[in-house]
Amino acid sequence: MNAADAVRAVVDAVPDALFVSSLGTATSALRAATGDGPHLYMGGSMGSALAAALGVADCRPERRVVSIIGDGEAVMGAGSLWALAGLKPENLLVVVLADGHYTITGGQQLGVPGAFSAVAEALGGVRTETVESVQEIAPAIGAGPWPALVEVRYAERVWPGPSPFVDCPLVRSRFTAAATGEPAAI
Ligand SMILES: Cc1ncc(C[n+]2csc(CCOP(=O)(O)OP(=O)(O)O)c2C)c(N)n1
Repeated sequence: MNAADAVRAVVDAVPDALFVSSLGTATSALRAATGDGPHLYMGGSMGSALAAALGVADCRPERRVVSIIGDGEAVMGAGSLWALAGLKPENLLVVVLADGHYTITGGQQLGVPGAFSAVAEALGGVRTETVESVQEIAPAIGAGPWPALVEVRYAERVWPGPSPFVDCPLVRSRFTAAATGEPAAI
């Protein structure tokens, strides 16, 4: 499995969701899977994507929100897992793309256990799943209530294609429009 196929399966399973992706592979894969759709691509602020998604889920309780984050991102923003366990937003799904590497910066090894489902499980309040194939993704997402965290373990580190770098004002404008139903400012 590679990240592009995994993210495509997530988008297919929850096509109406508001998506928040972390920098690197997650953003590139989400741009590829949705034709650069109006999502919140956190193109540079490592460690902040799940925190941002928690805010979106809180502000838009009537919408499903999906946070797609890399494993390096998940380690850097690990405190947000505690916030997730405390807040338990019923409209939030977290997908951790776990390849054991900081791919975008040159493929350095993560160097710590990739125990994302295990940590979330230990914290409680969040349904957790671990998958290792594309076919398992939709069933894992739909298998029970949210909040849920799905750890997607993949080995094919193939770059999804589109740049992870984004035009921040444009991203913000398009995402705000998608989240509110109001016209985009730019
Ligand atoms: C605070 C901060 N530290 C370091 C970086 C540099 N950096 C950018 S992407 C990245 C690796 C991200 O790893 P991961 O979330 O696993 O995504 P992947 O590269 O595998 O797609 C790093 C270290 C950064 N952007 N911000």
